[in-house]
Amino acid sequence: KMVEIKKILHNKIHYYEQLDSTNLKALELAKQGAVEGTVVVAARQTAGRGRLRRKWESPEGKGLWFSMILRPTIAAEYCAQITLLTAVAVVKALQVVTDKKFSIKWPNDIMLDGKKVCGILAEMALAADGSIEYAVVGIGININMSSEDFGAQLEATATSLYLATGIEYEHEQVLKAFLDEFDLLYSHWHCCGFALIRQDWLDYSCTLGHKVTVRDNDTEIYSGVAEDMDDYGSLLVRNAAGKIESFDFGEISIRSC
Ligand code: BTX
Repeated sequence: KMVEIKKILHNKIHYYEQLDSTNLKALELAKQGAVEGTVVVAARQTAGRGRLRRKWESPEGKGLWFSMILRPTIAAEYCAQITLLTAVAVVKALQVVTDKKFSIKWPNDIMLDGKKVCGILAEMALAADGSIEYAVVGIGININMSSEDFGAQLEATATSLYLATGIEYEHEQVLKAFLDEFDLLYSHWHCCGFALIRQDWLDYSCTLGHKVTVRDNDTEIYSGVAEDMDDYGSLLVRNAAGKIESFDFGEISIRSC
């Protein structure tokens, strides 16, 4: 099947010097009817958001902090695929730009040398009939963050393109590479479904095949080996007794990623 690649993301990029959060701005614009493909970029965020009300450090000029407005025509139960396909696009783009190998830690972290280099936060608004009215996908890529920018605590778990390569990459170059990859995958997803994207995700995953512990808040609730990920983005984990459980919530920590 021929895939018609729609360049939806390149023409509507809004740049801001400072925002509380690009996701919040994009959600506001989406609510006001902004078209699919609108991109919001901020040089710095004063209240960058992670999942579960966590904070995302976003100092000025040190990373690419941006959000995209999407209006996907898929059933809401498949909304996790948006995060998964974004993660695949980030890996492909960063590998083109840097020549390094990146991996995906389920569900939404992009890892480089075993540390988090990028986080993805997707937020959806549902229409009255249960379909997705719009989705905002926020992406934070640490480009020039130094050890001091991270601080002692984050340094142990976070890295940047600069720390891993010694090269200061242009934000524009990384953004363009991402938008190209995303357009390709998003068009493919709409025409042909999730199967190939899922395969890419599995290839990049550093979660599958590894021992994982699943935590709800800070309490360990299950442990086993991550065996597969299904079309809803849930992780299937087999415990020592051979029982397989599926997880789509909470926090998962991985021993060897
Ligand atoms: P997360 O909840 O998986 O990760 C947040 C956690 O990651 C924090 O609690 C902290 O431990 C760690 N962390 C904070 N800042 C950084 C950083 N710069 N690099 C590495 N680790 C960090 C991941 O949430 C989703 C993050 C999405 C961020 C983008 S930026 C553009 C958009 N706007 C917005 O407000 N959020 C998204």
